[in-house]
Amino acid sequence: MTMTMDLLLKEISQELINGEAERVVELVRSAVKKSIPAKTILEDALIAGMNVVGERFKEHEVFLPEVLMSAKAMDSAVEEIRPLLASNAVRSLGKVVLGTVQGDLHDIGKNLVSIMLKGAGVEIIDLGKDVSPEKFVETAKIENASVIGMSALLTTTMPVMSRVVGLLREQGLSGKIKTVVGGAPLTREWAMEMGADGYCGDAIGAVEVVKQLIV
Ligand code: B1M
Repeated sequence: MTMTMDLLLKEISQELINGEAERVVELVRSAVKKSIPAKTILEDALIAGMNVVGERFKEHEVFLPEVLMSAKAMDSAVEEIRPLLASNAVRSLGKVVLGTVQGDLHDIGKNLVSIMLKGAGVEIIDLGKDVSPEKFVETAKIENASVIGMSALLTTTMPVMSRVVGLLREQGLSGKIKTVVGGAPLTREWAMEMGADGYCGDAIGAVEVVKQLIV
């Protein structure tokens, strides 16, 4: 990575922290033109910037309106590189019902997981955010999906994931419909203890985990 590219990535991060959506998109376009890989832009500029926002929010240095501005900038930037992140896989590998769990409105990470899985040829039924356990299970049954993918960003909403695992067990569907969970507050240990079939810490890793569960 040359010095100029590094500076450009830092500038993208900074403008994302400032919540300057238009400027972020402009800079992302210029990074793409300079052939910086989309994955590098995503991880080293956009996610890195969002992490700073998270830290500042925790320390009460910024408040919700600022976080929302940064989230909007993140959304626009991801939209810009979406086609580059999702290479055009042809054959469908299988179907995944995806969503952010009930009570949780954080969907940026979930949307990235969706992009990566679609890029790998997985068919995605995206239920959005604030999805109830019943909705996850019913949709997976109706759609004949082999995997339910759930995202949670709040410690208070993580238990909803266990309720989905419990519902599948009650209905005799454990093992037939697999579960994959992810999101910043989760750990692999917690996910395995509560009975999920798969856990992954990032969107790119989700592809491998889902592929293994689908076969
Ligand atoms: Co809120 N929020 N937020 N927030 N927010 C966090 C999560 C928080 C950690 C901030 C903090 O205090 N430092 C904190 C949670 C504390 C906790 O419970 N541990 C928090 C809080 C407290 C809240 C509110 C309660 C604030 C309030 O109202 N007082 C409120 C809750 C609303 C609700 O959900 N009911 C709230 C609201 C919001 C906004 C709406 C303003 C906005 C969300 C906008 C949106 O998503 N459309 C927001 C944001 C943006 C954040 C931070 C700053 C950034 C989250 C993010 O998008 N990160 C966040 C701090 C942080 O995480 N650093 C914070 C970037 C994204 C790419 O990463 O989502 O982790 P992430 O996804 C990653 C991996 O986790 C993984 O892959 C992704 C990419 O690699 N992954 C999966 C995620 N899901 C996966 C699923 C998989 C596999 C991998 O398989 C299925």
